[in-house]
This record gives sequence, C-alpha cells and structure tokens, in this order.
Amino acid sequence: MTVQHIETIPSVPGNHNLQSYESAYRSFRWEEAEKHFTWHRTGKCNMAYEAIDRHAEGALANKVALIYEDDDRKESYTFEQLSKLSNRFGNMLKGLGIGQGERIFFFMPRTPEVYVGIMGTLKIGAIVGPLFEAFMESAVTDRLSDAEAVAIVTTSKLKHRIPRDRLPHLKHVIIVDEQTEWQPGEVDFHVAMAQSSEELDITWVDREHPLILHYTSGSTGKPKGVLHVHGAMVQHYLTGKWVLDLRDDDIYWCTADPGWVTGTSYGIFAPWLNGATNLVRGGRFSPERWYRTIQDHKVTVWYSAPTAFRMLMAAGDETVDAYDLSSLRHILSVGEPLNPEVIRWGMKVYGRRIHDTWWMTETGAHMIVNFPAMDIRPGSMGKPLPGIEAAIIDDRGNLLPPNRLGNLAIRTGWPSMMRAIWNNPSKYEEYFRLSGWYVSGDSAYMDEDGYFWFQGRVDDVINTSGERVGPFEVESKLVEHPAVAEAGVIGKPDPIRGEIIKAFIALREGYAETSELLEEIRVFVRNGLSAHAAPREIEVLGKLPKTRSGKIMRRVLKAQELGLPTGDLSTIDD
Ligand code: 6R9
Repeated sequence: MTVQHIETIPSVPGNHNLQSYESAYRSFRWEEAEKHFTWHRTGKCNMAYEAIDRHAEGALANKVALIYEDDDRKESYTFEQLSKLSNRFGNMLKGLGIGQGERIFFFMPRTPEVYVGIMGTLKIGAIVGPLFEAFMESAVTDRLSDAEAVAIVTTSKLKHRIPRDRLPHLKHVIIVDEQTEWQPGEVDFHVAMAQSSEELDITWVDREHPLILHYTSGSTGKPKGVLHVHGAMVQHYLTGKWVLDLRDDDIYWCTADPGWVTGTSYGIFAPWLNGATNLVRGGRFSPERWYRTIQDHKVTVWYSAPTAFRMLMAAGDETVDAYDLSSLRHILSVGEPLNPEVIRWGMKVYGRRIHDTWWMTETGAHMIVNFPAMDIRPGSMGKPLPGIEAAIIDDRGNLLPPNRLGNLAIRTGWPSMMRAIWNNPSKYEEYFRLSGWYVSGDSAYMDEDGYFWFQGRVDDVINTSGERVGPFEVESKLVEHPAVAEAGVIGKPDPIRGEIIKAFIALREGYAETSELLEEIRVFVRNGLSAHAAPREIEVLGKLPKTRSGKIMRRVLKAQELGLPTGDLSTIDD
C-alpha cells in the first residue's frame, strides 16, 4: 500500500462550536451530553419532542424550521406550525388504531408531508420506515413484509407499486394527493388531517424505544432492516453541533433523501435537535437549480455527497461563477470516499474546504469526521468523534500498527448504534463477531497522526501481484485527469497476477474515447501512483451504476465483467 499524504489544508481560525478537538476527545463523556435531554430528569424522552415541540414551546416557536422548495412548491413552516401539524398526524394514526411500536412507512417524494408524518409517527411512539420513491414493487414488498408494516404514506401515482394482496399486515394506505377513486383502506391525508386535533399528548418512551427502521442493501441476499432508538438523539444533537457546526442563524441544506440514513439523521434529526432552519429541495439534481437554491436561500451549511460534488465539478467552473454562493460557511460530504481532487476544486471555486464525514446506516450518526477546527488531509475521512474509539484490526481482532490496511472497527456501545437487524439476529451478531468491536466491513488504515484513510469495502480491495490496492486511491487518481468525470475500479481475476485492476470511467463532456486517450489516462495513473496500481484495462461507460444515495456499485461492475449474477439491485439508480 502506498502512503503518500501530508498535503494539508489548515482550518480557518474562527468561532467553531468545537474549538479544540484534542482536549474534547480526552475529556469527553456521553453522560455530560445527555443532560441536554428530558430523560435526564424524567427517565423518558421522545425524539419528536426534542426536535420540534421543545422549540415550539420556547423562544424558537416562530422561527422557520422547514423551508421547502421544488419546481412547483415553495413553502415554509415554523416550529410551532410543525408541532401542530405533526400532532394532527399523530392523532390521525391513533384514530386508525395505530399505536406504539407499529411500523409506518413513507414511500413518496420528499415533500413537507413526509417531515410532518415522520414527526407525527414518532410522537405516538410508532416506528418510521422511510423508502426511496424510486423503489419498484418487489423492493417495496420485501421491506413492507419484512417489517410487517401496518400503514404506508404514499401518493396516488406510487400506490400501484404496493401490492395489498401480498401484504396481509398492511391495513392503511394514506394518500397525500388528490385522486378521484378511493379504494377500501385508503385514507385521504388532507381530509384526515383536517379532522384530527392539533392537540396531542406526546407518548413518552424509554431511550431504548425503537425510532426508525432503515433498510440497507447487503451485497447479497435481501435488504437488512437496521433499527435505531430514540436515545440516538444525543449523538445526532452533538454531531449537529460539532460537525455540522450549526448556529442559530444558519440555513442548513442536506441534499439527501430520507430514504437514505443521511436524509433522516442529518436531514431531520440533527438540524432540528439544534433548532436550525432546515432546507429541503425536492426534485432531481441539476447544477443550476442547486446553485440557485444556495443563492436564493442564502444557505450557510451544506451537506452533500461526492457524487454530487463530482457532477458539479464536471459541470464546469463557469456554472459556479454564475451564482452568488458567498453565504456558504461550511460544506460537508458523506457516502463515499471524497477524492482529494474534489477538495482542491472546492477550495478553488467555493473558497472553502469540503469536510468529509464517515459513518454508516448501522452507526446511525457520524463516527470519523473532519471537524471545522481541524487540519484536513485530503483523501482522509478525519478522526473519530469524541466518545468514539476507532481502530484498524486484523481478522482476529488484533490492533494493527499505523499505515497497515485492515478492518475499520469501532469499540461497541455508542448512543446511535443500531440495536437490531429486524427479524435477523444472526446478521446482527455478525457485526460484533470480534469481541468488543463493531466491524464495519470497510477497509482502511490509520496514519501516525491518527487520521483514518478509507480504501474500499473489504470485499473490494484488490490483490494484484501480491500488492493490496484499495480501489479508492486508483479512482481518485483517475478523476484527477481532466478527461475523467467518474471512475469505478475493480479487481478482475488473472491467472498470473491474481487480479488485475480494471477501471470503468465516464468521460467529461467534450472528450471522446480514443485508444490514445485511454493510454494517456493509464500512464497518468502509473506516474501518479505506481505501476502496480495502474489499470491494465480501462472501459468507458456512459455512466456508472450507482445506488440511490450516489455510491458507485463496484460489485455490479464486477459481476457484469465476470458474467455473474448482480445480486440485490433494489437500490440502484435508474
Ligand atoms: C452514511 C452512509 C455506508 C458505507 C460505508 C462506506 C461508505 C460512507 C464514507 C464512505 C468513504 C466516507 N462511506 N461515508 N466511504 N468515505 N466519508 O453512507 O451510510 O448508506 O449505510 O453506507 O458507505 O463504505 O461503509 P450507508
């Protein structure tokens, strides 16, 4: 493995919510942070109370909690309004006979109804199940039947993907838009909301009470239902404060859909626990519309993903120049490794650092991040959050020394850790097979200074001529080449070398595939990284297969290359 960093981008001095990482890390105790919440006094809590009602009862009642916009709708809601609307929704569910612990799914575009509905569901102690609107019938069916969902909130267009006859537990289909014909079991959201009281006695729950069930796809087999609890709020709150660096006057925009954990932990819980104004943009990605959103709403904190930043980079610097993005104060990224080239480009066009954050559906909240008050080493995901012990271990659980590639693991027992895989205890146990550790399935190393460097999923690490190569460093070098917009790298079995490196790339606009160009790209990687890391094969694709959350699906590239079954494709982007 090549260790070749120490490009550093220093922090800009300023008033960050976390001023000194080192001292916070040494002295931190979760118990201190927990004092912020009701259970400290009463033994009971509720996420929706802390996120919405607490503010609605206090000084922030008339502060805008949610700004919503898509190409047709532009709306905003104060904390007080959201409190009343979510009370109505909670009462609506109660009226349908739904109670604590039952599963309510949301299968629709991310409009305000989703945010109201999620809060209302939590207020009565029921469990939220968010789904991407793009899921087709079998993906929806798998998840609803595994969770034995009793109700689903959806639209007249999407309801046809919900086969009621195959879902015996599903009693209610709540439709949020207009339709002319109503089937038995369908509920008119607007009528039922109007008929429900805006007064609700919130259901106080234990901190271990289930909150949300996020389905995440494994590479093989059916999706796993990752279960989180209300007590996760401590970590959502604290990371909102320290990592997102949220302040009172921030306009915060997380670009993720609630179907992905980023769209709930950081698109709902963290900002509202911190009393921030949360902007939600519906509709699909477009560089122009995204920049317009930042400009028009004066977005200050922006949380997005490498795939989006790479697309913005490919759209060209002129696009950036056409907008006033001077409101931006803090930019963050999650979901995939953040290529150093993207960070350098961000410095050039936004004049700001993009802060990488690493975590997973299973971890529920940030684990390893770049804090605003910390030097960034481009290509590194940063350092563990205070209260989190991260390590690189071998397959038997032994700690590995710095700069050795191994399993990225976290010492068990942090507040936002998943509490179960729904209906699948043995899958849950697998994560904890090395005593005392949560094994992430990611491959990484830690440098001498404690920065963590992601290399790939453990299954994606390539063994070529006896060298272990992480696909990420090859991909990052590839996207430094001006012709390459995106890259996905796999190991392809080879009788002599074990595996060879094969790269799939998408070209930037204005470039055509020629054998000279591909050779130039190969030489570029060889000179920039090493001979053994240079792809022996490069194939140009129109676009790379990605998940709905923007992750390049290397296992799909590999399966296709080898003519093998592609496994679960329910989360693939179309
Ligand atoms: C939040 C989220 C988790 C997997 C994770 C890793 C990859 C996420 C990353 C990253 C490198 C980062 N991943 N953040 N890889 N650098 N900053 O993405 O959850 O959808 O469950 O995915 O995503 O491989 O294990 P989830």
